[in-house]
Amino acid sequence: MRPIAIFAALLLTLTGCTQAQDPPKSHESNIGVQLFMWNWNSIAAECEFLAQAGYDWVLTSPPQEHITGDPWWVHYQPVSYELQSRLGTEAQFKEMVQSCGDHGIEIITDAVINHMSAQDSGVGYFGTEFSKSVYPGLYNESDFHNCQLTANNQILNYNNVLEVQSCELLGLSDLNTSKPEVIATLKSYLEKLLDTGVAGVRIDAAKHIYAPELAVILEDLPEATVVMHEVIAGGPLQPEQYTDTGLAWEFEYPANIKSYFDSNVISSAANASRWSGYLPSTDAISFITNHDTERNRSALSFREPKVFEFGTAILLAEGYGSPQLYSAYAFDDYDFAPIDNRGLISSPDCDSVVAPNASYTQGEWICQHRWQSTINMIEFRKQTDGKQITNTKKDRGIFGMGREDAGYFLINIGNAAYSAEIETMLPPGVYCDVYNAVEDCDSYKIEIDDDSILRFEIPAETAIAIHRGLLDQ
Ligand code: ARE
Ligand code: CA
Repeated sequence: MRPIAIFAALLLTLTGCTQAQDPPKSHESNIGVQLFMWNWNSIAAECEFLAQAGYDWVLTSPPQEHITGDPWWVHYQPVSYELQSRLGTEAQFKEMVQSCGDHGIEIITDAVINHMSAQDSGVGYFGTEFSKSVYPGLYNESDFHNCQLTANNQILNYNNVLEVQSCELLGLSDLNTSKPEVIATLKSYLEKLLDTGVAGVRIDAAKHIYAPELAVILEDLPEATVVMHEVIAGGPLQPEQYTDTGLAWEFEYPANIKSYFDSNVISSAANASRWSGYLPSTDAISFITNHDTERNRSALSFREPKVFEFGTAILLAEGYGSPQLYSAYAFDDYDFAPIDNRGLISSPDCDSVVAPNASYTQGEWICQHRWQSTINMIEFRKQTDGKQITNTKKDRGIFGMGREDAGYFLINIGNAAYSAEIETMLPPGVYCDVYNAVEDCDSYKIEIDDDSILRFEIPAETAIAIHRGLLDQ
């Protein structure tokens, strides 16, 4: 039996809790997970679990042929659009899309279309011979920007739009996305991806493509195609310039969440002003980290598992944007990729994971998406869909937040217990603390008094979450 079903069944028998109807799917409870560097067979095998846990979509790593080498980032240096990589073959990719689809899980795949490789020449993973500006059957020298704005053609000044969009990001040969032949080749690559049945694409380095040119590249895709733009706000380029053609990640969100844990002060999370300057919720993908931010330490990472678990819970509790969770592997070295003895990306084994470990060593798959508190918070998200943030509570290490009459979330990141007495909009009753109830609710009941007040002593470094789906009658 699936873990969540065991959990629900136990609750029903042991506490008599009632399960509410599934809420209708809408933007803010459309839950995704980035399975960074998960190979296609492993994603295919995980989709049954993901569906039962309430996930809706998976973001994969880039599927196209890449340069050879050990680091994870070889996947961001395309040499052809063959769907052949260390992550799996084209057949395996298609099988993954099909079998995940059978479970109702959509696949969003990473599309690297701003550039090709940075290597002078080489032979790709699938045997394609290339040089930095010649990729047989696809591109020749005239298809690349040659910006000549900097000494080595690389982007140096992020305040200069022309430089950001026509020079080379990290030395990667930059496609001339104004040229009809290049546009046609990119369109056919995107069509090929969609023909596999994926629901949509992440546009890698979208900010480095002039937005009107990107709009032309995307214009023939079927209307239902999900497009997600990677645009890290900086200088004159902002994600808002791209949201006519898709969603965009709000990078301020993970930076902001990290700042609370860095300072051990979370009270300002309750300020409404916090959201000013963020993308509108309906344009945003919210997240607490991705593969770049976990490496450059601008967001939370596997290094603080308990904090990562808290951050994920806040993300799911708040209702901003389409939440994208993150699940990947531990590393010491920036470049490290988990490779098996055939040179392929190794397969995660998450079967026994229900909670974070205290720490991880390089190469271990963390399986964050399997943590029971996270899965329970997905249910919190669905139960509170469309509800406003109400009844906030703040104090140095304390952040509490209601979602009208549907739920309440409270976190204490301080190092002392806190006696909470908080007005809520919740109907009186005995609720299950879903943040902490991993197996059953027995020791995790929280009462809301007749006056709708939550009176609870919350221990140091703990969160609690209650929602109307798990309420004793
Ligand atoms: C690797 C080596 C480099 C080497 C290069 C070429 O690490 O040292 O120069 O190869 O040989 C990924 C890795 C890179 C890797 C690259 C190519 O992260 O380490 O380089 O693959 O293999 C900017 C972009 C943003 C981009 C980040 C990384 O705007 O789009 O830089 N993110 C995406 C992906 C990355 C990926 C690429 C793009 C390239 O998510 O994983 O790179 O396909 C400010 C600016 C941002 C800037 C940010 C950089 O915030 O406002 O625009 O992001 O700084 O930290
Ligand atoms: Ca470019």
